[in-house]
Amino acid sequence: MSSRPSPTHTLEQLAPGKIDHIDLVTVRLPFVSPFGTSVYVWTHKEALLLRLESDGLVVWSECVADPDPFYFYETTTTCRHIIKDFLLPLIEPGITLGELETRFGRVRGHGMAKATVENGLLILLATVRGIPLHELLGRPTKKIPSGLSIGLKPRPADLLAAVEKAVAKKYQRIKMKVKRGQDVDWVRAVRDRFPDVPLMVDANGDFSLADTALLKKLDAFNLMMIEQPLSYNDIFQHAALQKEMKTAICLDESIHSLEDAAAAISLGACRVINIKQGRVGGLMASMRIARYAEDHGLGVWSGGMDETGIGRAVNIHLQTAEGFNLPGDTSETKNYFDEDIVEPGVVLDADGLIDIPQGPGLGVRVIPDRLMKRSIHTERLR
Ligand code: OSB
Ligand code: MG
Repeated sequence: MSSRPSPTHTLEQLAPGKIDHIDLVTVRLPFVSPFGTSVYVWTHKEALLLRLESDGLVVWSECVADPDPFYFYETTTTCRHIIKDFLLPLIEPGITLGELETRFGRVRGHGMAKATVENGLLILLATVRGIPLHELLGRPTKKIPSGLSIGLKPRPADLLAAVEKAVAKKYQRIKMKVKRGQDVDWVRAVRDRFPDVPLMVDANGDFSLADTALLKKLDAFNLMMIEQPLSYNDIFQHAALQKEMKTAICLDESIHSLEDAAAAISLGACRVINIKQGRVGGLMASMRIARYAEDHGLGVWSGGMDETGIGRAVNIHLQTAEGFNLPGDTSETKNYFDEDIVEPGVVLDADGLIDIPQGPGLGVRVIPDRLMKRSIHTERLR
């Protein structure tokens, strides 16, 4: 490995100040239209939010877990449990983020819970210093290219209409969900109509190695990649499939850590990694994985969990980090919500790029009456 310092070595030295109040708030926002994967259809975004108050400053961190285990094993309920009973008690006055990460390491898995806390502390540190989060991460500002994730649609005509809208908005990469039985023909329909659009598919683990012949048919469509074709838990069989396919495999669900990424890379299980900061345990782990994967020649991008504007802003700041070399799933706010709980929302400029929100911390502010309207549970922990 390289002798360059870790991309997070200065962050690890930072010690957050004392925290006066800690709250967990659950919000539930209706989606503009249902979002379907091969596993489940979501009609709402339900998210656990961590509120930290320090010396009169308030910051928010969003846990990316869903209330159900249909994307990932963590849920809002497991995250509440792990955050409350195991992670928050490990924070002591004066502790550095590096020491805290070591302590968090004793808790096995539960990256989404860890990310909620660690990201909250990073956002607090940036806010106290009056600098944007990306600057705290040591990264210059830039415009962030955006891709779009299109959920499963009832009819091909609906899919084509969604792709057409995305092309008009200049999204820089279009991902369509596929599942068993809604696969090759649907991709062909899009390719016939949009021969040149940067296109990829995401199966969320719906296929098996027995489907290799079917999956190889996708090689005809010049896809940027196929995301998580095989089981959510597998790396080894993806390596076998990658040897059979021309199209690059991208791993999402299977990668929970830098160690997983290293295993996948050395096995040849993928040529691209989707980093969801929550799934891998937070911003610092994401930065390490992104640089490592890029150093090994992989494509790297930031995935999304159809977050509220809080989580979206985190993903946008993260994409300034070294290694993120492909457009992420950071679509416009209005793609999911008529009304988000923060301002400003995510918007694309005329070239399909996003400006990083300005101001200290995330650069977005929670709108109190919208938060109140969408809150379904509040718990003060300190
Ligand atoms: O597999 O990337 C996925 C949303 C929920 C669960 C899993 C996935 C997704 C997305 C949405 O594709 C991407 C986004 O946040 O816009
Ligand atoms: Mg995915």
